[in-house]
Amino acid sequence: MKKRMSLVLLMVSSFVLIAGSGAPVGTSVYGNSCDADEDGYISVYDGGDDCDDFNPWINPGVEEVCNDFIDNNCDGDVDFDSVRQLCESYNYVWLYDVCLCWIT
Ligand SMILES: [Ca+2]
Ligand SMILES: [Ca+2]
Ligand SMILES: [Ca+2]
Repeated sequence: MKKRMSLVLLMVSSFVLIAGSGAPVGTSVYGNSCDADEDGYISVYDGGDDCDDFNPWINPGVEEVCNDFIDNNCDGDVDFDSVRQLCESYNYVWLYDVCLCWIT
């Protein structure tokens, strides 16, 4: 019974602590509403350029990762599409699987 009471008190005190934090509405508990993942880039929804403000590994400051089907660097291209287009503009062969241009 004492353990149960302690658990209930812990849950209530946690709720009061969170509810009474005084944080403005819309503010993430992880940071401010403009940079929820705290990667230094503001969410696109708040006028910034972080296309995934819940993932600190996705932002305009990182390099695109090949073949993960994610726009890692928030440039609108997934898996080096912009590099592919550059390759094709020089008449190189685009080797999608390895994300490399190959000179023909
Ligand atoms: Ca962010
Ligand atoms: Ca991010
Ligand atoms: Ca990209």
